[in-house]
Amino acid sequence: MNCPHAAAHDAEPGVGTVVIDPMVQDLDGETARLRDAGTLARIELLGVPAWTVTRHAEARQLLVDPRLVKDLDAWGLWRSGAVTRAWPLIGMIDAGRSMFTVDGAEHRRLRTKTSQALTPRRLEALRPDIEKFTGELLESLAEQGRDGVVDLKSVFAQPLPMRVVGMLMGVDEDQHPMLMKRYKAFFSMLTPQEERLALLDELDVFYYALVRERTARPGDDLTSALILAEEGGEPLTEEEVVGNLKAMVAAGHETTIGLILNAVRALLAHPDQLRMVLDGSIGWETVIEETLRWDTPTTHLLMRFATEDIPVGDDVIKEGDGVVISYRAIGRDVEQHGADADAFDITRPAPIRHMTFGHGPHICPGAALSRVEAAIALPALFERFPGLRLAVPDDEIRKLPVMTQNDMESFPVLLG
Ligand code: STR
Repeated sequence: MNCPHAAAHDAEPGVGTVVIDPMVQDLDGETARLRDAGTLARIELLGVPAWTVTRHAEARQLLVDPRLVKDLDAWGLWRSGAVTRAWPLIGMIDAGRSMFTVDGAEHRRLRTKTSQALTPRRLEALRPDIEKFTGELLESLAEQGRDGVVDLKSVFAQPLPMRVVGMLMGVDEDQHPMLMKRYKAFFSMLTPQEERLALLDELDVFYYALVRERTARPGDDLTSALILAEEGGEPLTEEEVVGNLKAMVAAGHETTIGLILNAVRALLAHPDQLRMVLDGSIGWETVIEETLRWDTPTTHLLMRFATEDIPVGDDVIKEGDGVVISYRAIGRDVEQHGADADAFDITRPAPIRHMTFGHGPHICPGAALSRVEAAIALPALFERFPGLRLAVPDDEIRKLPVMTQNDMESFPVLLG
């Protein structure tokens, strides 16, 4: 294998190692192979070996285990220099100091303000704006789809979460296209690594400028609140505010695209279930939870590191090893969801206890926000376009070449 990171491991992938495909050509096949590889599976990410957790119950335990940390310096392959910033996935881990990269008491300090701003109660205030954005985007959809095929992703599912998180964090709308373009390149495995590192630097310049502007003239956005926040008397540093802002924008706009599009796709592929939703016998919340379980926006969450040996079943995660959480495999865990875990089925027994937003201290702080967005966007879309249908056969929908996220190239539809 022609692999710049061959140094990270001794030889070819060992028996039982699942090599994660950067081009995402067979996501369901890969998910099944991961599940078959066991509770703790050995994977290889562009030449770099790691463990991944493929089962709900064990992931739930490991996600509250203080022996697993986010600190990059706890990674043996990083300390030894086998993994460097030349590795295309390094940006998923080495993302600056923020609530995403820090644990323990410091993590609580970094996260409190954000999670308080995103409780279901506080989010009620955002509802009218989200409804307004949705209405406007449905208008452009109608316009652009008047004469035929229109891309539901670029015209609706992508700009909506961007506007919502942009409003929340105080990012001007004229910056949204720039951000969406850069994050698309950031996540794509087709982007040369030098380009990815350069665009991350450019994003940093943008975010630092934004934080300095809000420091000088605070607004009523969350970025300003983070700047002014005094948690336990200790305000966040500029670096920490930037880190949180980056994490919110990246996570808030990328993952929700998946939630919205995957729900639409699943319903269009299961017309009998779509009918039950449209006639009101099953609620949109159920569609949202089943989509989150069955077609997770995040395929693999990178990465945690073991600060000591952690036995799991017959395996031992060794001190210094990297651990990925494979949320897609976890959503398809038959122990948790039954023998038909691979089926999209909104009639399965409620509540659907999935773990797609994670668990433990790092559980997604934006979970409630993404649910509100989807609960507004999906019914509005089908109400406006009850004849909505795919413009190509479902199996022609292509995934983006992104290893960690589950995102489509485009989603061509006819509005009917
Ligand atoms: C992207 C690059 C960056 O500047 C900051 C972050 C931190 C938060 C990360 C984000 C990353 C990638 C997507 C993540 C998000 C948190 C939740 C989201 C991993 C590394 C998910 O996919 C769940």
